[in-house]
Amino acid sequence: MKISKNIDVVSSITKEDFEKNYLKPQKPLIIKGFASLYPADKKWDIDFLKDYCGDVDVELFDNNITKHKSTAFTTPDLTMRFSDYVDILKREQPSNLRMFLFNMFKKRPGLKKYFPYPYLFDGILGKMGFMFFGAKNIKVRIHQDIDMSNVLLTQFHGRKRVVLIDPKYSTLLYRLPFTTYSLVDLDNPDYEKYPGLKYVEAQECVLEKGDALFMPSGYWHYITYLDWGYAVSYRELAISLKMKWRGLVSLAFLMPFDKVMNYLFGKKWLAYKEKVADEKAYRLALHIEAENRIMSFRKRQPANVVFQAQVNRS
Ligand SMILES: O=C(O)CCC(=O)C(=O)O
Repeated sequence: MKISKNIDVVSSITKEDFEKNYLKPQKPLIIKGFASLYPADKKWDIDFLKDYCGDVDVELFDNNITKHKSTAFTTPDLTMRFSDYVDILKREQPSNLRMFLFNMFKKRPGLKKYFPYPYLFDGILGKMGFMFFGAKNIKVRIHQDIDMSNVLLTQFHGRKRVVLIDPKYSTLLYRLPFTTYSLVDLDNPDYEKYPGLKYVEAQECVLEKGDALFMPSGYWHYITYLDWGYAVSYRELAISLKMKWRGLVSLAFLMPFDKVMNYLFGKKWLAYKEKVADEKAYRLALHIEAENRIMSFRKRQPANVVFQAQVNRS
């Protein structure tokens, strides 16, 4: 797997340029200091948020619970007062608990005036802002967002490393059928078990406080918290009909079906999904390997030999 650090970085951008150069071509972008355009940048320190949202019961996922291996993160492992969770984070000790995709704006609509729907996005998803919190070293497994929306993730505290991968690599990432995630470990890629990974090209970056990352629809992301921190994501519907359709089908049919099958058949269902993902990736990897061999064979041959070979075939 090749990981490059080649995501475009800007310190400001107009909506027109963003649409022309990033949204329409579906190209990732980092906007340094994006949060400084909004009052939240100064206002939202952790003590303010604790005060403002402290008595909200928030849903948390425990990264140590392995049952999540088999299905999407939809049912939280526990709920806790937000103020208690903040105390855990502020202690700066290891914790497996993370707040994932929590719509705090629904619980505290007043937060919106500090960070409204960003000017780069339009559309019906403007009401949905999600918060993500986690301790240092927390990892968010590699996944695509289930609705296949475009995402703008703005970091308000701490740093995080994000690895992004174009959706065209979904098969080589061993996406489990009926889901939008994969079980591959990008920190320790196992090329014996997942040979298709060799052909994947990824992009990585480190988001710092105030930075925003544009993740086009369907882009895979794998996240590691380098410090404890929090971020907010806003979304805009996918541009292409294909991605809109895929998002709708995933949400309305594939995920519910996967949940039922998981409930009924548990580990057997997971084993079946892994087998299908392996077979698809294996076939594609063989195909790529064969094409690479043909290309390098052609390059080694003098032009007339290649020409003669073509003539003999015809
Ligand atoms: O920052 C995080 O914790 C996760 C972000 C994420 O997965 C998302 O925005 O879809």
